[in-house]
Parts: sequence; structure tokens; C-alpha cells
Amino acid sequence: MAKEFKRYLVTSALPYANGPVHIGHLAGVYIPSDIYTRYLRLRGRDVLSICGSDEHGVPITIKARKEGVTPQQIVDRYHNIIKKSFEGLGISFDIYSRTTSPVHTVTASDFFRKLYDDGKFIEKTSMQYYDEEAQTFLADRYIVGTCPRCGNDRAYGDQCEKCGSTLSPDELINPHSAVSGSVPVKRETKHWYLPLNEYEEALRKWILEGHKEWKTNVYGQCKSWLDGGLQPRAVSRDLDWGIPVPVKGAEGKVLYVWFDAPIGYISATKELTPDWEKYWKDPETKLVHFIGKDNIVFHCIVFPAMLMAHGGYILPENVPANEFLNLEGDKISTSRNWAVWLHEYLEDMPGKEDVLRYVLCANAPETKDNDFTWKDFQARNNNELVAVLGNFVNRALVLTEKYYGGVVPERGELTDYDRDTIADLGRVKEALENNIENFRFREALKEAMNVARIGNKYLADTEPWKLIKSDPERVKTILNIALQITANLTVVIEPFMPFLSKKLLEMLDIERPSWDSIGSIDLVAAGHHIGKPSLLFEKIEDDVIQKQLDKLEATKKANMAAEAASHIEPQKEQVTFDDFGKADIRISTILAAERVPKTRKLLKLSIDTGIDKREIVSGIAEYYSPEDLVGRQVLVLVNLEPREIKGILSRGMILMGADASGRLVLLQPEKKMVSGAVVG
Ligand code: B3M
Ligand code: ZN
Repeated sequence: MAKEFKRYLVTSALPYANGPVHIGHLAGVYIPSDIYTRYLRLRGRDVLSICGSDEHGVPITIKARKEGVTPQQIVDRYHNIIKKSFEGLGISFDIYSRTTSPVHTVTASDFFRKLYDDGKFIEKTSMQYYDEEAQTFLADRYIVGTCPRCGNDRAYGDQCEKCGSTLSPDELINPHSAVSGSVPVKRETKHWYLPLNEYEEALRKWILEGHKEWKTNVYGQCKSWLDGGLQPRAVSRDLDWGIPVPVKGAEGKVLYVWFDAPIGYISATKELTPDWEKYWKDPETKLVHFIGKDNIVFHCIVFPAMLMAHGGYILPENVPANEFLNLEGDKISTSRNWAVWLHEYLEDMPGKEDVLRYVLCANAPETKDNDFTWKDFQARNNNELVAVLGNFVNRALVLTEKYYGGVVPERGELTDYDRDTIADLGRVKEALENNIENFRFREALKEAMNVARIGNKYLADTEPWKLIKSDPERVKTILNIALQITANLTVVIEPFMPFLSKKLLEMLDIERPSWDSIGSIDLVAAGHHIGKPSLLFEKIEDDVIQKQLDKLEATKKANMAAEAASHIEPQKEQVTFDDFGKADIRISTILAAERVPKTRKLLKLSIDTGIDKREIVSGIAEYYSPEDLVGRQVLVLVNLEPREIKGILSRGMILMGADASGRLVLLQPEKKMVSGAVVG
């Protein structure tokens, strides 16, 4: 038997306020945590769901620097976007706070201060990278270089996003400053370290012996960290954005963002309720952290060590971390804009909040990375939500309206088939509980949808629309049962699709049945007048999906262009005036153009160079058709030694450049000139 807890505290990773939230965040963290909390509330448990924006740290100052605004402006902007979009999707946090709140500043400072006063830190001076041009130390993402593990040349001082390794700035090959691009020097600086090694034994016992039930990906990561041996970890940084280190002699230093952010869970609870201590300090509370897999070490090792060092706090009972969600086969990336942004989705697809919740849960990366595709989104909407759930409810309600003017009919004698159907319904509750309590939300959703499948099959098999003439009494029983199944749906589906649940309740015109009544067929009384049926889900047509795919295609193109533009060839060796003067470049006019037979790339151009008329073979057939070229003026290197190409003597070279995608582009004079004019 699992331990019973008096209350629950559910936290969801605090999103960095340096960008909006995307479907990867939702599938990994916020949809699961919302399902879990909604479920606990339905069961009448005492539960708080805590979240907020993570507003410190280098990702935010880098973004501010890039845009030429203050960090405060950045976090204000994204905090508001994120908060609003969570609300729009029905994510039901009890509080969505922020780590720039006054309560948090005090809570985090006090936490540091207590550890400092109790002698829990090591104070250490070391040599760290310093950017002399920008006059700043280069912590974490301020320093970039080549990853020693995988060779990625854009690895950060704290992490390589390509291979996922945790790094320290000293490990980077060819380190340079992300601020100025310059090569940094080393300078002495003092910081405070939490000696994680001192907590290693306690952590081992607590996780490796005490929490074998954790998800294998989480347990496995913890084990490999612990087996590798823990090192002291700096909890302060030389930065001007963050919570100042609250001790003397720490001017210009702030708390490391991963020190202050998890304390944000505590501050937000404090902000929410004066009763916060019982949620954080009473062992009768079950604390659960929902996070993405890149946050495992901080929530399972670092934060628990902080809590142990402080004393008086409970530790998490579970840390269900998901794997990553990809988008159309590619890794989701904020910087490459490869994402479906929640705030844009809500704008593009009004009324389809539950569809996204449904698809992201049905396809959640619970045990391995998964892929989101718009085709799958469309198929799940059309084949599952519309064809199964919508179809069933619509039939049940429309037929009740049609045959009985919306009054729930009395049930008569049950058949064996009725009894089997009701027995199937009876199995759902336990299956749901079992799956949700063990963080298997995909399975749980399947169980909830099963109720709609049971109903759909029941109506398809009993065919009340055929029986209404021959056996009207039997139809009363069938529709009564169909309405009971619909009432069951309002409860089982609520954690996953709260908007739908609310709509169903309105349509049935009943109060929400209790969790314990799942499986019952006495949820809507005979004689009760139900409300008007309305459409629950609509089919999503191809053009809607195409629009989203086009949007992604445009992003892909823009990324390729940016990528190409960032790879500028280095300057060639210096030349003298004399060297350059030898090249004779003339404005020339194209008189005729034709394809060189049996080649894909070559055109034969007849050119008027002003000096003479001649032929040049040029490799531009992929980019220009012959008729596009006649009459154009171009730049020609006329004194290049002639070369025979495919049997044609080519005399000279037409000057071209490559655009961002590598396509060749002709260079032409800004206005019409005489052929033969000298360029130089
Ligand atoms: N902001 C990292 C992230 O968004 C971080 C989570 C903090 S939870 C205390 O991946
Ligand atoms: Zn790497």
C-alpha cells in the first residue's frame, strides 16, 4: 500500500522569462502537472499547485543585451505573455508568481544567510574568465566555445545543448566571450560553494535506496551523478542582475540563478498562503516536482542538498521528469524559433484549447523523446475527438432532445449487454487512479477516452434510431444509459480537457458528479431536463494545417539564410594595387543565351564587352533561364585566360555572388551604362 498523505504540494518548473512558452514545455511539464493537480482536486485532496517565472540568470541578461533593453523590461514582457497563455490553456496554478517579487528576494536572501551563518558554505577564490573589453566576468552562458565531448562549436560555459553534457567554462575549447566575442583572460574572484560532496551519502540513501519507484530516466540520471562523485558547486556569480549576495564583501555578486530559482517555489507558496509552512515542513505533505529532463540534477541533487543544509524542510516524494518533444522531426529551439508557441496557438486556434491539451498528453514524451506533427494533431482531432467523443455525446443528447424533448427517460429492465457495458465503465476509475498516481498520463487519458469509446460502441451496437419505431420502451433504457455514460465523461475527462468537461456539464445541466461516483449509472435522474446540445469538436480541415506547416517552412528558410549569413568566408591574403589593377572588369551586355546541350548547369552567353563580341560559358542555368538574361548588363572579367568548356571557347568570367541560401546571383550596374565601361 502506498503511503497516504494529508496534503499535496505540486510544483512545475519555473519557465525562464526570456521567451514565451512552447509545446515542448507544455508536454514535458505543465500539462502533466495540471492533470495531476486537477485529479487531486477532484478527489477532494488538499493540494496547491505552484509556479512562476524564473526571472534571473544569464539567458535573460543576454536577451536584454541583444535587444538593447533592460533585463527588467524583458522579464516584464515575457512574464505577462507566459502567465496569460497558461491561463488561456486552462493550466490551473493556484499561483503564478515571479522570482523578482519582493517576497522572493527576502526568502532567497534569508535562505542564503542561514546557510552562511551556519557555516554550510565554502568560500573560495579562483581564477575565472573575464572579458576585458566588456569589463565583466563570463559566467555560464556568457562564455561559448567548442564542446570537449561532441565538438559542437557553440557550447556554453554551463552546458552543451547538442550532446546535453554539463560543462564548466574551463572545459571549453577555444573559449570566447558571448558578450564581445573577444578572447577572455583569467582573473581572480571570490565565490561561495555548497559542498555537495558532504550530502552525497544522505542523497544516496534517500534516492538510490528510498526512491526506487522514481521514473527510470530520473533514477538513472541521479545514480550516474552520485556514482560519479559530487563536487562543491558555486552558488554565487559575478553579475549585475539577480539577488545580491546578502553578506559583507560581496559587492557586485548575486545568487546563482539555480540557487534562487527553486527557492521560488517556497516564496510563491508563502505569497499564496500564510499556511505555507505546513506545505513545506510537515512530513504529511507529498511534494512533487514536475520538470523537464534537463533540470533533473537541480531538483534531485542540488535543491535537496540545499534543503538538507537548511534543515526543517521536507524533500520531494517524486520528481516526474519527461523526455523532450520534437517538432516535425526537429529539436524544438527557442533561438531558432522552431516551436509552436502557446500564445500564437491560442490566437490561431480559438476554442481549441482542449485539442492541444489532448494531443500533447496523448503523445507526451513520457519514456522517450517524441515528435509533434501537425498531421498527427489533425488526425487525433478528427478521428478521436470528433469521431469518437463528439459523435457519441452528440448522438446521446440529440436523440434525447428529439425523442423526449430533452427529458431524461426512465430506465427499464437491463439486458446482459447493458450489464457488460456498465461493468466496463466500472473498471475505469481504478485504472485512472493507478495511472495518474504513477504519472502515466498517456495511459490515463486512454482510460478516460475509453468511456467515450464504450458509449460510442453502445449506441452503434444498440441502434436506438432503428428501434424507436418497433421497441420505444427499449430506447428509453438505451438513452438513459447513454446519458449516464456522458455524465461519467464529465468527471473522467476533466483533468485532461477541462473546457470540454464544463461544456458537457452545461449541456447535461447537472453539477459535477464526485470522483467516487465514476462508474455509477445514477448520475442523471429520470425526468431531469437536460440543456441544449451544441457542437463539441469540429473537424480540422487541411487548409488550417497547411497554414501551420507554411509558418514552419518560413521559419526553416529564415534559419537557413541566417545560418548561411553567419558563415562568412575569411578575408583572402592581401593584394597590392598593382595586383588588382591587372584584373580588367567591364560593364557588358548579354546579347543572347542558350543552354549548353547535355549539361544541367551551363549556359552559353553571347556578350558585348564594348571591346568585342564574344562567348562565355557560365554555370548559372539552375538559377536563370536564357530568356531572363537577354539584354541584361553584367560585370565581366574580360582578360581572364580563355578556357575550353564542352567544346566552346569561353573568354572571360561573369561576376556573381551567392545569396544566403547559396544560390548564385548576377551583379548588375545600378543604372544602364555603355558596354565597355571600366569597373575598378
Ligand atoms: N528556468 C530552467 C528551464 O526553464 C529553469 C527551471 C527552473 S525551476 C526552479 O529549463
Ligand atoms: Zn557537446
